Amino acid sequence: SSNKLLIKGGTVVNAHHQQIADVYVEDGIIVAVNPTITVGDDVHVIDATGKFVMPGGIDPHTHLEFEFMNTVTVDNFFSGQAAALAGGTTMHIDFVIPINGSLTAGFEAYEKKAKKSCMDYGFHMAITKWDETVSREMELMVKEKGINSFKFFMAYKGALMISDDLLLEGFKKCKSLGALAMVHAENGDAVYEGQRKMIELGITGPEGHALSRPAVLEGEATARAIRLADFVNTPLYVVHVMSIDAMEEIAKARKSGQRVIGEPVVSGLALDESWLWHPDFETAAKYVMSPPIRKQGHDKALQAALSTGVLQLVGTDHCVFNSTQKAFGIDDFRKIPNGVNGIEERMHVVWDIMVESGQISVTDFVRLTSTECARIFNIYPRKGAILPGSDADIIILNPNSSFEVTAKSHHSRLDTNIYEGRRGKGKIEVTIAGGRVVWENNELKAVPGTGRYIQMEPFSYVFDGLDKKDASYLSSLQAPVKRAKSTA
Ligand code: DUC
Ligand code: ZN
Ligand code: ZN
Ligand code: ZN
Repeated sequence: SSNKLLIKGGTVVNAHHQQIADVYVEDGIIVAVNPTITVGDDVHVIDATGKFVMPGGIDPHTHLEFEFMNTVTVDNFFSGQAAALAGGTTMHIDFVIPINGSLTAGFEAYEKKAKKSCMDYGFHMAITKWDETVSREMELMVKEKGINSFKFFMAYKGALMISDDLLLEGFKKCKSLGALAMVHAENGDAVYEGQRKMIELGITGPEGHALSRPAVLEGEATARAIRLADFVNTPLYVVHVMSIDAMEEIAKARKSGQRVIGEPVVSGLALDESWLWHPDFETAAKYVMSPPIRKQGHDKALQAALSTGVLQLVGTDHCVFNSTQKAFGIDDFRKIPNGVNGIEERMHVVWDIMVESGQISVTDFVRLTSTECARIFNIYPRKGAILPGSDADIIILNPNSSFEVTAKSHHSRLDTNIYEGRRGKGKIEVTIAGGRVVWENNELKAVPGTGRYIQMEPFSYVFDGLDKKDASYLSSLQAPVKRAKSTA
């Protein structure tokens, strides 16, 4: 029957081990991983000889059905996830956006949007303003709604941006709840000034997007966020690390012992900003996202950082707008909706630029695209592993077959693709999500309503002080230095 599945003879790859083995699945759960498993006639058998059998990808950073910059992304929770499945990703973590500052209202809206899901998903929560109510709702989200991470925006002045004092409040709240603080790190005030300056100079095209918010502003905000997180002694997750500037701040902090996680996204690893200078507006506008895709050199440096452990996992920031929506900014780059595709291409492109290029092993590939995400967000080993008891989210990759990307045949509803024409070796031939074969023979069988919400539990920090390093300073506050009264 269809709820039993045997994957035979493949190389089973986990983040820390690989072996040739069979994988037996029953009712959506991996039951056994052994060199030889024999089964009855009622089991559907997939031959994986000569291929890699790996945990499905987990995309830690997406925006489906996101209302942003006066419009809404064209991929919703069904179309974006269907695209993901065709590209070997079996779970994603999206960002709940509060409604008028209400986390509860935002959560309920996303709960509704996600009802049509065809693969498992989790949520981060964006924090777009700060007050006592938000602080109380954060606790509710962690204790009752399965959220263990909150994103703060240091950019988007006048909209999502919050100031340093509130950022500190947010970081402290995260720490007290056992949740992970995340930041969009760009200096929002400087970006605003940079944009004004470009328009004043008459640079209204997509290249103005890159010129107005250079890497130095990403480096500054990343450094600031890192120091503020250090001050309250809480771990920090930096989303969409796009530049050497930001990456080096993360490297420095990690070297000094600070718990900072850096997430590059595929566009930043695989592309450079020259596209923003393309003479055709429609082509250039496809590549507008924030922080911007950087100059040549940043891409390779980010790849190297990923291969050496300075950065830990790969996301996409999949947030897609059609050409007609991108055209809102035809006379002013500030009105081009920010966002690029990637949820469907991530696994193939990362395989191509990291594994095929010889920079990482296949086990590393599994770690960077799946396992590390599961571990960071506390859902390992249910997700991110091919082990007995894990969810049967499995892909089969043929290293000798080829992939090719084109908007003509991709599964996203987007009418363009930033990886148009890209091809390479390594093709995901089969995707199994929750024990269902949803992608096989280039055929997609995504079923709305089959995806489940994956609750993410908070972390425990037993140490309850404000800051270990400042312990002597704190004890001096508890017992202030006694000084003789001046008699002068
Ligand atoms: N950057 C984007 O490009 N899109 C969505 C939000 C963000 O920070
Ligand atoms: Zn089959
Ligand atoms: Zn962001
Ligand atoms: Zn994002």
